Amino acid sequence: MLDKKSPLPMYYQIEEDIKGKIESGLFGVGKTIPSERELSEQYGVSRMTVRQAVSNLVNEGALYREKGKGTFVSERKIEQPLTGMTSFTEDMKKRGMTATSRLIGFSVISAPPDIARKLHLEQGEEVYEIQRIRFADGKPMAVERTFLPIALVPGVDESIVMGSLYEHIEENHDYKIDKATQVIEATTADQEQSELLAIPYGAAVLHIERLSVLTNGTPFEVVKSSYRADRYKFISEIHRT
Ligand code: 16G
Repeated sequence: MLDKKSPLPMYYQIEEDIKGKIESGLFGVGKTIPSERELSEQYGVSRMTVRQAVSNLVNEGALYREKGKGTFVSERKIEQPLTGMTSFTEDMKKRGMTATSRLIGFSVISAPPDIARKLHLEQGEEVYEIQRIRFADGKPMAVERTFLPIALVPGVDESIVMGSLYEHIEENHDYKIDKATQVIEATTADQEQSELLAIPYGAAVLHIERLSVLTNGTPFEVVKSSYRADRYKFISEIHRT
């Protein structure tokens, strides 16, 4: 099964083989994979080599370990295209999943300097600061902190942000959402994020900052969010022109 003459290291070939078995469904989501001992016998390599392959797959998020129980196959990551500008609610609907939110913060604050600058506000102008955990089929995917100018979108309340904010903005105001710039950075979960997202402290997290603009050119939201890196990957198509 493995090519001992190949320049590709053994652990790498094992990783690819395990990935193939996950893809084909031979190793099912949420099920254990064979033990290190079994794998080392199957592949005819040392347990150390198997351990390296499995650890790499755990670090990538394809597998996860549970103490005393074994190594399990993770759910497939959500593939989020970085092309269209969609809302969380729309993204989930497209996948046949249900989006829900838990509101963990809702307040009116005077815009902090970086937010005021990005939203073209005067110093002291008020914004809503909305903190939501976003769930897909009941599982936490991201924590979002949204800043929205009150003067632009007055009358936002807690029941509105339990649903889709974009739907509210486009349906209850004479606005059309146009575009956004997004910056994605790798971080690790702090204590709060680990509790909110139900992931271990220090687990990989994708921090995204989005600055969104209406078709009339007005910036209307800054969103700072933390996405679970074990559940999300972002895909972009690039052109060489
Ligand atoms: C997405 C956006 C967020 C936006 C939200 C609106 C990112 C990476 N994504 O989660 O900026 O505020 O959708 O969703 O920031 P909603 O219409 O379901 O409330």
